[in-house]
Amino acid sequence: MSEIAEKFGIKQALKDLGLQETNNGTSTGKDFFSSGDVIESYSPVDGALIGKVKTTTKEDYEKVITTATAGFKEWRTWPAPQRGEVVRQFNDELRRLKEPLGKLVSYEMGKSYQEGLGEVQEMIDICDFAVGLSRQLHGLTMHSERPGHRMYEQYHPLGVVGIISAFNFPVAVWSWNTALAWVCGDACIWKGSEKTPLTSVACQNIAARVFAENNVPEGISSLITGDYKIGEIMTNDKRVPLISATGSIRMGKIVAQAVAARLGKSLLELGGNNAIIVTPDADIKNTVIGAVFGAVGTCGQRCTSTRRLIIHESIYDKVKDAIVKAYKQLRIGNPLDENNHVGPLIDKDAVKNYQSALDKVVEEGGNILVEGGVLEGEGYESGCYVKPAIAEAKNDFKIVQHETFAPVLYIMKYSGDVSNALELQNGVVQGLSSAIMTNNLREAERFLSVEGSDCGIANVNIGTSGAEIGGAFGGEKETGGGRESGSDAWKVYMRRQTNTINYTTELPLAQGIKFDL
Ligand code: UN1
Repeated sequence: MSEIAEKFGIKQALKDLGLQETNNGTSTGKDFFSSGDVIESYSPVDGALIGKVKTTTKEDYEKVITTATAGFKEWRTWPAPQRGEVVRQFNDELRRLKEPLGKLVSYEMGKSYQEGLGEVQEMIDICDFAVGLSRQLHGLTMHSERPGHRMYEQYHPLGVVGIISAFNFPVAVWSWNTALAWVCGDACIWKGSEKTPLTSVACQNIAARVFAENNVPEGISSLITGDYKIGEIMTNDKRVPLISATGSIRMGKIVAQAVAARLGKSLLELGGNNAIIVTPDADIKNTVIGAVFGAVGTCGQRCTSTRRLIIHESIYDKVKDAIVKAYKQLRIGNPLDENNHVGPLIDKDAVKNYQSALDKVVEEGGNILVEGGVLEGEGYESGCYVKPAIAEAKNDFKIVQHETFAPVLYIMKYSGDVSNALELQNGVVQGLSSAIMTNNLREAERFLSVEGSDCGIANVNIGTSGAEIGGAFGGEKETGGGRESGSDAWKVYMRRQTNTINYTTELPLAQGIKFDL
């Protein structure tokens, strides 16, 4: 254990979460096994080894899918509120283990402890939501055109759901999918990120314990571990009717094509290129808080992170100066230490991408306003700490069009009407989150109108990140079109059936067709 790990109670957190030095990364619930290579998980906080996880082989996967498929056949017959009761108990455990899990998320992924706790809170919230939902899952009834007929629709569980999640939200995204899928009556197989394998095992440990206590069939919460190759096996498997994948646009295109080729369903939550429009009527103080948290929170590694600020020329200098000033106050360092605002990037590859984005913006003619750079020396030994940077740039720069998962903020000017700002905001291939800062009702409503933001999320007077679980989460265009979490996102985890019942002694045909024998 490293000094930081000792000081911030990581050893105890690992113990509370049932983690060993080496863990099996394959599980069908009670049963944990794994015969693949070992992944070593190093913390980006201090570069220390946290623990090891054994990966899933093709044979291991076969055991998982067979068990999940068999388990589903029983699970689907449980009344949904009983499934909700299991999720409620799982949630009790999340509440009990919020601190150790939040701490592990922070130490293994590098986000601040506050944000680690926030992520576990999202899990708790979605479980609460799912428990209520377990007494609903309702379809519509409609009137039949035929006398003595009744028509309605009902939702049945779909089957085995494959979940592929990313390192940046290593636990919440899993729970957005599983909490809903479980109450819907599905079995879930989770491939977490190979960059955060210990948090995946920790979550599986919690689910496994609660599920075993409730005699939930084996396989309903399953885990597989490894790189894209094991994900590919699951994506191509026709025994998995739905693949929910969160990650890069590049990965999403591969997954979407593989799933579509077998006519499966996919739920994609891919990259964003989120902008805040700042109009002449904006509250500057709130704009600064929203923009800075959006750009540097999670070290710029949220898919909802603020990448672009589109500022009206009349207040451009004022907003620019206020944001540059705020960046000077940022404390970068150990994310477990609550005095710091910004932790490390996930790994050295991410640092390279960050550096290359800064080089490219200069090459394309951008103007650096807040200098970036990799931090060295005491406290920065992992080599993953970078300075959040700001560049003045044009929207059509290649690098601005591209999502860089790092704290690099591009700022640009617009003139005239808010429609000019909207053109810039919508002028990217991604369509996840967007925001406008304004106290002008007309501008706000135009931003929300059919001619306004083309994103899945459009906020007024808050930033682009930090969505609540109650709304459907996801985006348009190359963000993939999927919706997870709240509202009616649950429907994707179920199959809809339209039922027409004839309670007469006749057999009248629809559309008035006569067919007499
Ligand atoms: C993600 O980055 O993949 O809206 C999810 C937010 C968080 C979730 C982000 N609730 O910023």
